[in-house]
Amino acid sequence: MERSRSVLFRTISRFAGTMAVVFLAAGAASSSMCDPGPDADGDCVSDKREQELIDAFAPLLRFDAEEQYRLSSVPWYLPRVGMQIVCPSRTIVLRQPGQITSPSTMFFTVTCDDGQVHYAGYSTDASGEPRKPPYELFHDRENELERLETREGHLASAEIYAHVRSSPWPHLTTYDVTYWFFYPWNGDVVGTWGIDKGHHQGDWEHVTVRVESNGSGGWRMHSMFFATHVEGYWRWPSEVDKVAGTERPIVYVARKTHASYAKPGDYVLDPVGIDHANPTECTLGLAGEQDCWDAYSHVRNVGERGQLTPGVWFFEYSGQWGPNDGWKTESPRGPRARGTRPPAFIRASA
Ligand SMILES: [Ca+2]
Ligand SMILES: [Ca+2]
Ligand SMILES: [Ca+2]
Repeated sequence: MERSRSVLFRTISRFAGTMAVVFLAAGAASSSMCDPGPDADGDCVSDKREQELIDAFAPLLRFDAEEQYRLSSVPWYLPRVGMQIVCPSRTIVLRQPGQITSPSTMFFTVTCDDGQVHYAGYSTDASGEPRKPPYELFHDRENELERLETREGHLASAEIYAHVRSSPWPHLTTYDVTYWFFYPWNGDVVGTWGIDKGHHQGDWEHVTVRVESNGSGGWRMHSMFFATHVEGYWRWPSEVDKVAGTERPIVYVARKTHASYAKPGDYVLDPVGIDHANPTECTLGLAGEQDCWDAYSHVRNVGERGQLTPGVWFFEYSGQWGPNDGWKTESPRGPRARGTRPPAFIRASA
């Protein structure tokens, strides 16, 4: 049964994968298929249902026992970074730390010294897709202590970001709930040849829970996608640890790299190195707890492209979330610039 279900799912999902849309694609369902009730982001999934799903599958993060760099909210991070643009002849600082406080301070036009005009913060090509930009955020503050504090993140005010939409699975009551995690700093991995590498600022990670009706008015996990360094992998619900008495998944976060795993352990990233995801016990609710973090009630629904939820304007930022650092690393671009339909269901080992 498990096997035949897997084969069928794989076949259909491969087809669906070819129709995948990038992050925040506006809802395309016909109005006759839309949920009744308010739908602020216009994707035919009602506000009520989006929130219900976000709460039902909000993950619990468990950090490696030796983790140094934890997550933060983006509003905590932005006042601690500036923005610069890499023009052909030099890099120009556009904003100092503390100056990105509103959409108008992040999105504006700037002219490089070669006369080219760029849209700092956000630019698209003719098809509306984000262009690879020449600008980037940075948090190289002059005060070293402040710089190191930023890298550690801030769990006490942390939040994560959810994107809910109908899944490509051809089933009327199936949804994809993607949770985005933001970490100010991705630390070095100890490489196979003893070379530490991979650090960068602004580390975005994500998981996607595919949800189906449980047949009695509620929801259950159909499958779950864990993003890792290269691509990621799917797991069945029986292969995912959950918070007791709930459908909420536990995500094991790899030390410094923050790749997401369904089970604790060491994962070889040959030739890059090894991911360690070995948490100690966590005691939820304990003041100052650093080994785990419960996302429940700390998730913001970001909405859809063109209909973002008020207050998450920074999701339009399509540049790099940190500066490049020579051969060692390239800071990633954020959710706005990346497709987050998980790849077609392929059952692979992690
Ligand atoms: Ca909606
Ligand atoms: Ca939505
Ligand atoms: Ca990472």
